[in-house]
Amino acid sequence: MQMRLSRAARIILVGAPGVGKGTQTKRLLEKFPQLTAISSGDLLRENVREQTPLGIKAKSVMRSGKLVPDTLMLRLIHHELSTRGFLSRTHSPFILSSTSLSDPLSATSFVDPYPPPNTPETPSPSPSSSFILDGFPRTARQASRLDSTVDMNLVVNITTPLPALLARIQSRWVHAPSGRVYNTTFNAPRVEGLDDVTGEKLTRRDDDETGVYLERLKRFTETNEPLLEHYRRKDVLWTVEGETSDEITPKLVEEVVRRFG
Ligand code: G5P
Ligand code: MG
Repeated sequence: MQMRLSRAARIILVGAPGVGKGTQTKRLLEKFPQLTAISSGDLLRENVREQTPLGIKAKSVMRSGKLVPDTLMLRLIHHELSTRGFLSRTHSPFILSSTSLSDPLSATSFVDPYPPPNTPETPSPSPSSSFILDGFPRTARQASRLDSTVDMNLVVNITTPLPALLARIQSRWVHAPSGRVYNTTFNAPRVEGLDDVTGEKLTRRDDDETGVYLERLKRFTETNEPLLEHYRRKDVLWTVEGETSDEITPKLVEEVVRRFG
């Protein structure tokens, strides 16, 4: 059953690679039609596929399991929030340059896409301006820059015992053009190896190779605690635990309803 929000929900999903951020995002979108989502990983992969200057730069970083530099991430997310109408100010110096949009890397003269912290943009209070950020921010620095642009009002820290996650990653298959995600043990495609909607071949994500996954996990353990601490201090952090996504979803839905329903 779909549900309505009566207050604007601006939600961040935080958690280890493979914990189910994408899975929960998809389920929340189905449950709450007023929500939309921005996935930093999906945005980056789209840029890599389209071989944009940003994608060309990000490709090798992602393939090595490292984090894409904060400056690039901030530009990318700010642009996405602006074009989707989630920021009230449309005349940010960051988004004035059309070349900077098609080539975020070229606009090196714009040192910082974010306005100073004392001039935050005011997000719309309308429940239809509700959105989820999946995978951004993931460093405390990204978080404090985001603060100066838009106030997020719920940060969900998803936790599942780490040993379970590698197996999930090893059985993940994706339909790259659409971003649809499958798993041979959890949500298998109707026909093995083929996308349910288009019938096209599924592939593996470049960074799901075990060595790269372990590197991603290492980055996560290095950056996650300062990120959580940042949001703990702002009193918007909420932690949900579970062995599986199915265990986590009802708790998450209940919390969203409690806060924004
Ligand atoms: P991403 O794309 O953000 P990660 O590493 O944070 O990548 P990932 O791998 O996308 O996260 P997830 O979204 O948390 O994982 O998990 P998921 O896709 O929903 O579930 C994983 C698999 O398990 C799926 O096959 C799913 O079907 C299955 N599954 C789900 N639940 C269960 C369950 O209960 N049981 C079982 N058996 N299976 C289940 O970032 C990628 C890269 O982009 C860059 C970095 O280089 C990063 O490494 N990047 C950034 N760099 C800097 N700053 C940022 N903010 C960046 N964001 C991205
Ligand atoms: Mg994901």
